[in-house]
Amino acid sequence: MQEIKHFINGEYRGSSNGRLFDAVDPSTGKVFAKVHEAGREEVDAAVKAARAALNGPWGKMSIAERAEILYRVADGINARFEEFLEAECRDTGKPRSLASHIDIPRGAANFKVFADMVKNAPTEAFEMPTPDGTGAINYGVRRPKGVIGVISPWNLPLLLMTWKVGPALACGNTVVVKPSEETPSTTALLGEVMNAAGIPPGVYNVVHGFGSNSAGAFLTEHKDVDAYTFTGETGTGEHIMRAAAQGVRQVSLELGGKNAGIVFADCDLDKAIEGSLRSVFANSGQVCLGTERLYVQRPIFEAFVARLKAGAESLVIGPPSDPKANFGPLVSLTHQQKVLSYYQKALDDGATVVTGGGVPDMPSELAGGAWVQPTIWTGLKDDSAVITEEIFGPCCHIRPFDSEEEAIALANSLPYGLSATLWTENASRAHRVAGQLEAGIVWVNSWFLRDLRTAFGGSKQSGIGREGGVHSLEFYTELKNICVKL
Ligand code: NAD
Ligand code: 6OD
Repeated sequence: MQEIKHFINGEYRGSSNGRLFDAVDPSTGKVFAKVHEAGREEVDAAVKAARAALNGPWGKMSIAERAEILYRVADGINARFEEFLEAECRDTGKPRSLASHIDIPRGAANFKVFADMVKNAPTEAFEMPTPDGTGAINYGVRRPKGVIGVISPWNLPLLLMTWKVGPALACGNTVVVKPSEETPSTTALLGEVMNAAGIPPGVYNVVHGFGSNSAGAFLTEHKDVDAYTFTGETGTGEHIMRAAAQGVRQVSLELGGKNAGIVFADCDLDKAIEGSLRSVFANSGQVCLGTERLYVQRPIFEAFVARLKAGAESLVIGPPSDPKANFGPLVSLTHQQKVLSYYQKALDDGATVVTGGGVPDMPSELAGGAWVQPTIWTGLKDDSAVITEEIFGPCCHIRPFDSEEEAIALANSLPYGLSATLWTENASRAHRVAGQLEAGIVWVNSWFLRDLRTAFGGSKQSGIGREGGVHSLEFYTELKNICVKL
């Protein structure tokens, strides 16, 4: 059986503790590979390699040279597109049509975009008077932050990992990546591309394993890591922040959400339905930016619910090998149980099940997979856990509202603030409401439309900090002021 190993100092190596865990195909529930679980020894070796590489050829390269190599990394991903696609779909079960349009192309783009960003980034300069009349000049220079610990989740594995590794490397740092235990493959495969592109050994390192008492915790407890960038659950973010406090290390946290979609009666209903179908059900609802609470203005409530139901029921459920499938399984049987517990909770709380609510009938070879039905509810009270807690599944609750003020209050009522979507053809209303929503990103008449130059991150318990564009440079570099007396 295939073994997935760590990538340390430019080489693949297994764990000295001999510990391996299963990689499971979520569409069948069958084990397809064994993954090496890092102990403190492998994590330490990876951090040491990353530290040493900072002082090697990588640390001496010009920005233009680094950018050239990162372009080759992007080209290398594209040259092996099919292998990345296959590996990502096998780990996650997601439809090929989705991964081939989003996950893999963005995996490559994250290197190119940030290479360009760093090449073109200005710094600041200030002239100042001095008492002796000669004056002084202050100017800023950006220096790499050092060794960055990157801890990533399973829902968009390559996209979210490279979203951090791309800018970190472009800024001259070195990284130790801990991908999710559910989805180790593409992060491991990227090591081959790094070597082929000419990334020096030790610049990109990967350790596999779990969170607590495993590779994740060993990495966040390691004293020689300078900063951590993390995407995952809010509770895990709190753990990482606590660990990073030792030694006053900086964190960038992209965390959970419970995102609202607001649909006004003056929307273009076709667009609102098409967009909401994507924001609720894409990647089987496992997108942090996805919508799990929809608020629809009363005059169009019934029509909206009926059309979203029809759309949900027309999704084609199937494994990545089915070219017609546009709706895959959840990432794991554990996650399936979590999502199904919310499906039960909705019933217990008196929801009307508009569609779904259970496990679809699948052919025998797929019966062991992590399948759940696309699900829509109405009729729940605002304080039901189904409405207040992140489920991270293909489901939403739809509630009617009457006024703009009511919709804004409902959307802002939770401690999360990652994203929101807004559907209206009234431009004044769009700006007015968008400005009042407590979220790091608000999409008007669209969803997941990404310009990588923009700030990305969550407010409230959905995160700390912003990445994207110059904001990534703020996190991945130290801005130093040099003051020269003339
Ligand atoms: P998770 O928090 O369970 O795991 C994320 C990563 O953290 C994994 O690699 C895991 O092994 C590691 N980890 C877990 N415990 C750890 C610990 N104590 N110390 C160090 N590392 C630890 O999240 P998940 O289930 O993989 O992903 C789903 C969650 O991620 C959802 O809450 C979703 O909203 C969130 N998410 C947020 C964004 C965003 O941009 N805000 C993007 C994608 C996913
Ligand atoms: O598009 C991105 O850069 C990004 N970070 C997306 C996050 C998606 C969450 O699941």
